[in-house]
Amino acid sequence: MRIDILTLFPEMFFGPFDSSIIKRARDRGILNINLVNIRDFSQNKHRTVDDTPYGGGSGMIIQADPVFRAVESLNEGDAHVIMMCPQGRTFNQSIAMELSRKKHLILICGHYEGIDERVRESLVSDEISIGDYVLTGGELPAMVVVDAVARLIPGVLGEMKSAVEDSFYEGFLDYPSYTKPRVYRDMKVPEVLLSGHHENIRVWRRGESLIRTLVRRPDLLKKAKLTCEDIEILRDVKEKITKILQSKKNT
Ligand code: 4GX
Repeated sequence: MRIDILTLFPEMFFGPFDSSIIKRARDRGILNINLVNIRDFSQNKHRTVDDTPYGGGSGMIIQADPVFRAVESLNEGDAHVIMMCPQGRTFNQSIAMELSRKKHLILICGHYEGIDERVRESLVSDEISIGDYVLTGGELPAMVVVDAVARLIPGVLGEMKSAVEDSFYEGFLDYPSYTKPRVYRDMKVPEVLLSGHHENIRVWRRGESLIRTLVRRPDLLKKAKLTCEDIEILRDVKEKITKILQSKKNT
């Protein structure tokens, strides 16, 4: 996949995109990330790309021309052009999956008070927000989107746990994980995980995953597809809770 990122601050991306899994994917040629400075498309001698808003008000607005010319120089016709902004659709795992199937993404990161509206009107095909809070620029949102999308591209996670095993793939929260030692500051690893009984371990993990989702994110559980086994596990939990409640009533 090719991803072009338009920004006034390309250096902000150097840490996250030159480390860990994203770095490896880039080195292996699975992911071609191209950081493009909007300022390189300014046509004046001071290399400015912003100006004051028509109608007055505070802050500076990024002009349409450098953004149009940057996108036109990069788009071979089939790019999916996304602007990072609070007005966009809220990013989630299903949008990440949708984007992971594209060949070419162009992400536009605004800074300052925003970008001339004509960019949104006729250059952008998609607007994405990473949540309801205000940031100083679209760079952090672009990093979040690239990270979530990249790990879904076949070969990026490699030997690691596949994306299909992800909690959010099925719409559940993860089960708890432990590693050595067996006892740490009097806190024990659940016995079933030490048993070597793979079937019991699988059922225990599924149960923990379901219960966590039920308690912390009931909204996810409503949407998720439950297997017969899931329903059985949840019935067991309900029975246990009912018993505890009854014993409390009687005392
Ligand atoms: N999820 N911001 C973008 C400037 C801006 C405004 C309008 C284009 C159009 C944000 C978020 C976010 C702040 C990034 C305003 N650019 N982006 N910036 N939350 O808060 O994506």
